[in-house]
Amino acid sequence: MGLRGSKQPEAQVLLLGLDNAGKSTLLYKLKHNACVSTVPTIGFNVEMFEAKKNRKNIAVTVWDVGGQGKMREHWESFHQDAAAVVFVVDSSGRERLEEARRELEKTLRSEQLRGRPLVVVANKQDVNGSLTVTEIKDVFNLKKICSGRDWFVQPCSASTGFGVEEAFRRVIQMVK
Ligand SMILES: Nc1nc2c(ncn2[C@@H]2O[C@H](COP(=O)(O)OP(=O)(O)OP(=O)(O)O)[C@@H](O)[C@H]2O)c(=O)[nH]1
Ligand SMILES: [Mg+2]
Repeated sequence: MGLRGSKQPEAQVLLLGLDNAGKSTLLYKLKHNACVSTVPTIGFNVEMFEAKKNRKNIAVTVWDVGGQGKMREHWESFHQDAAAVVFVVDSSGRERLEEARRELEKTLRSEQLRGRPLVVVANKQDVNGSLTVTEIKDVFNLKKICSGRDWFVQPCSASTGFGVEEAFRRVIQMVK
């Protein structure tokens, strides 16, 4: 509890996406502004951030859950408290887009995530020939699958830092 009994606003953000999408790289770039070399996440990573929303401080907890097949069974147990979802996509290849689209669609069907805002991070924009934001919007049919929630696609490179803070700012703006 803060001064005068007012509790500081807080928000939980859920970072999801296929294995190798760049979630952990993104998390640590945001936290430490460093390009940390990662290993596939077994379980989850969690980091806390202080941010400003409407000129007030907000405590943001970001949960980065492993994206390998076996780990995806556990995504649902993180749904309940999530104020927003960030879905990270590897834009550098088309081979796994359909798999990513299926997982996103499944996630958005969750009753516990109903109406929660979504930021799709089009990661690995530093790779030549990577898919554009428009292509990702189209392939994922985002207009359709995101009806009833706020959504946004942020181009990003977790390696270089391009778009990383912008993605975070978007999420903070969008949480209720
Ligand atoms: N070129 C490029 N490589 C990236 C970028 N972001 C992440 N990578 C690389 O992609 C690989 C996977 O990154 P991770 O952050 O471990 O991926 P993850 O989504 O956390 O994967 P899981 O933990 O298995 O779910 C690593 O080799 C990263 O260095 C990026 O923006 N550009
Ligand atoms: Mg990871």
